[in-house]
Amino acid sequence: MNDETDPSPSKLTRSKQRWAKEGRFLTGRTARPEEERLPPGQHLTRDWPILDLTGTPDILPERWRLQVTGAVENPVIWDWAQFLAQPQTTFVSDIHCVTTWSRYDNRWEGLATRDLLEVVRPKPNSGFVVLHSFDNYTTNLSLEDFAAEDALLAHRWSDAPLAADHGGPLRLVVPHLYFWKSAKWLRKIEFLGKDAPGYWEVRGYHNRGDPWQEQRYSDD
Ligand SMILES: Nc1nc2c(c(=O)[nH]1)N[C@H]1C(S)=C(S)[C@@H](COP(=O)(O)O)O[C@H]1N2
Ligand SMILES: [Mo]
Repeated sequence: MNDETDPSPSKLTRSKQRWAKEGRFLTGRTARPEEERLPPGQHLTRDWPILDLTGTPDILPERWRLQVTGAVENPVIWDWAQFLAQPQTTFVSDIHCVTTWSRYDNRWEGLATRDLLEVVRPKPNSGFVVLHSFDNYTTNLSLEDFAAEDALLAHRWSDAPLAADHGGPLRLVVPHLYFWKSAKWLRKIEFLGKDAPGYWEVRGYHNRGDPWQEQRYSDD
């Protein structure tokens, strides 16, 4: 979704854009993840809030495809069985949402982004990634952030299939950045030579979103 296709932003979009302008939740403090597990301005929650723009899209399992495209040597389109045939990894990591809740010790299973990169092989000019979702949400990452050691395309959480409300059948998880970078209902992964800010990044959110640097909103 961009400004052209989104003429009447929802209430949620409007309040979050206002928070970005006002600098809501900012403490002005930074920290180091090695020293402080909970980033500045965050509080712990035990439940798992559901946050998205337009609700859970209907995704028919037999129609589901993941397309990996753009500046890669070996673009792929996988159906569900082909996706599950890829190497599977388990990571336990924390969630940090820009609206200030954090949730510790989430057990994710799926395809590590590093294993995906070995299959599709980004071209030398590829430095950025855009995630496209079934609800038309987009978000962008540098190739380096996408390739983080504990980032994965997750289809299981807590030893069960990832719930549809939380992005099932498949979502991205990039634990070291705010959770808006972790696209739910993943449909397409696009590799690019140039950065291309996504839905929230063009609406006042920070382009990178490091929670320990409190990169909630863009500086300009
Ligand atoms: N496809 C899609 N992914 C999305 C979103 C969305 O609206 N659509 N919202 C983002 C935001 S702002 C957050 S905080 C997390 C919330 O994930 P959760 O609902 O599983 O907690 O998903 C992110 N990924
Ligand atoms: Mo969010």
